[in-house]
Amino acid sequence: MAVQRILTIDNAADLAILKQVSKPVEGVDDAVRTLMDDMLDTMYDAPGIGLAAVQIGELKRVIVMDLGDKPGVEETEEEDAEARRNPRHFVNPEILWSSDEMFTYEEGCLSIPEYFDKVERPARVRIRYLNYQGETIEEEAEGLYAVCIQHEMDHLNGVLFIDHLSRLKRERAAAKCKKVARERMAA
Ligand code: GNR
Ligand code: NI
Repeated sequence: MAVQRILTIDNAADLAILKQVSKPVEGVDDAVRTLMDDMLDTMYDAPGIGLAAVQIGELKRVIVMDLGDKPGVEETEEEDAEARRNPRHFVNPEILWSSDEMFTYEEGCLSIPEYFDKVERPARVRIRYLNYQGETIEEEAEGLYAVCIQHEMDHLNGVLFIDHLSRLKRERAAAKCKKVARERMAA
């Protein structure tokens, strides 16, 4: 277990890092696997459904995700969230194709606490990445999987979901995040 601090946009130093473009890794070695283990610990602790390495301050093109959709485990096993865990690992991910059809989903981000808004993105994307074993995987994502992988890949390029919104909404989100940070400080 190595839960790390998640960078948030209310902090100017954190924001400067979150705006940077992450670098590809050379390959999937033990150091990258340890990073992914720490990222999953951090993500489950938050809790969230995805996390990019930059969110814990590592400017590497590495993502973890868990949509709680483990195959063969009934969705009715409501109490046993751990039984439905399905951790996914993405190293040096690329988008090979995006659908013209779009999909709108209410997004949130662990780096922008307590602000949620609708973002429109391609409904389906074809992606290529290296998994935990370092194998090259090519597959098509749709639904929440497509939303999440695009949200996370934006992070690798220094883009936040609020960057897809109007300036007014972006400023509202930043103000909300600062307010939440102040309240957490006081608590
Ligand atoms: O936990 C998260 N939930 C979420 C909901 C809708 C769309 C995207 C996400 S990802 C987010 C975690 C996060 O900030 N990942 O970068
Ligand atoms: Ni995010």
